Amino acid sequence: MRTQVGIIGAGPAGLLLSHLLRRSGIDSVIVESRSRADIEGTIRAGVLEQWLVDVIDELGLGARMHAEGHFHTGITLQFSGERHHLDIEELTGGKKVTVYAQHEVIKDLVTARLAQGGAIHFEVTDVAPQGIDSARPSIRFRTKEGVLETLDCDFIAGCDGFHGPCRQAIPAAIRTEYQKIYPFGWLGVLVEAPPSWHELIYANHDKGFSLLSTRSETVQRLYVQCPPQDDLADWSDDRVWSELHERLATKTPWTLTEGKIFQKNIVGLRSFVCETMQHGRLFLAGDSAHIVPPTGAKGLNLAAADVLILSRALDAFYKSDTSDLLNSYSQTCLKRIWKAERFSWYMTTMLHKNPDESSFEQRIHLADLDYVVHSHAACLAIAENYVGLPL
Ligand code: RFL
Ligand code: PHB
Repeated sequence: MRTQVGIIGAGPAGLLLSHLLRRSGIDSVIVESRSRADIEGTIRAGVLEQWLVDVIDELGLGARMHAEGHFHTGITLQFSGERHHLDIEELTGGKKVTVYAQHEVIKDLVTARLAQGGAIHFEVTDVAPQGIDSARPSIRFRTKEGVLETLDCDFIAGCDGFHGPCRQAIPAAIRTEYQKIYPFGWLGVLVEAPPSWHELIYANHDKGFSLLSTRSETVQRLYVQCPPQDDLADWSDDRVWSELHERLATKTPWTLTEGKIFQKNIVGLRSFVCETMQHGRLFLAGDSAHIVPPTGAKGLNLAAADVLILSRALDAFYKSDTSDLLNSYSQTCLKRIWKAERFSWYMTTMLHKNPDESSFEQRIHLADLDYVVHSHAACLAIAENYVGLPL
């Protein structure tokens, strides 16, 4: 087997990269350890930055996103029982907040790629990037049927998420990892109910953070801050609703519409950056190189930004025979990644109740929130980061 770019992982990063490369006339093959049904059914992110919506449109893949996605003009910040609308659209000169679930993006990208005749090998095992120091790297893997294959390529894109093998393939001596683990997690639920509010609510409460998001006219996505080691069994539906009602309550009357909870999960929150993101002919993109806590809605968007930058560099390599953009890939990505790390850490710190912080720090976060909603400059800073810094 031979291709120009071998892609490990069919998450948002790997799939979008294969589409961007196709637009440039560059051949790629994806190997993915999970099944198609599994990647299309995993519930994760919800918010797309405006530039990503535009890229999906340019690729001709936006029809379902426009039909089924939700396009909000802003977000709501809630604290001390009061809500404040941040008019993102006005603050950013017309950019919207698009709510369209990650697994729906995945479905659209997979369907289109397969319809174009693109190669995606699902349910592979024993995946190993090889020869990354040489000009002839390859990916070794075992197919679903158990056949050992070698995919020869010019470049390998490590789009294999946080737990994949690609980051480890960069020698530890030239890799620096930065990490922060937060002492809290998010319990997320999917609920059969109509929307209770016209946009996302990020709520700071003495009992902990909560987030109200949406999926459709009939399905809502809600999160409550919880200890990261909590057991799902300790979170009965009644307890989830009771916490949500309390944390999202306002001084003025408002109703949170309940419904059947049909999915529940707990994730721990972490910040992580791996420097460098490239070694020889291996390029890391997305969660394989960095993680942000979800409070800034940045993870999927960062993964997409990496592969846009990588596709431009590969395009320059094949069309103009220059490696300059490839050589500066890591540096270009990391400049923007660190700013998204800062924003995600800032939103997380300001909005959560941290059991390790003093009451002084908790009051500082309330002062920060009060400043944000009453200062044009502070609102603008949140808005321009929330919609995504320029690429
Ligand atoms: P993914 O999505 O993890 O995909 C990696 C793929 O690689 C496969 N893989 C392998 N394949 C072959 N061989 C191996 N050895 C392999 N090992 C792994 C995996 O099966 C998988 O299919 O990484 P990618 O593409 O970098 O995408 C990153 C995003 O998925 C992630 O950052 C976001 O979901 C984060 N995130 C959010 N991001 C946003 O931009 N906006 C949001 O609103 C948002 N909300 C969230 C989030 C993440 C959350 N969780 C679950 C942590 C909300 C939550 C609750
Ligand atoms: C979601 O809808 O899942 C979502 C929205 C905003 C975030 C994180 C997750 O910041």
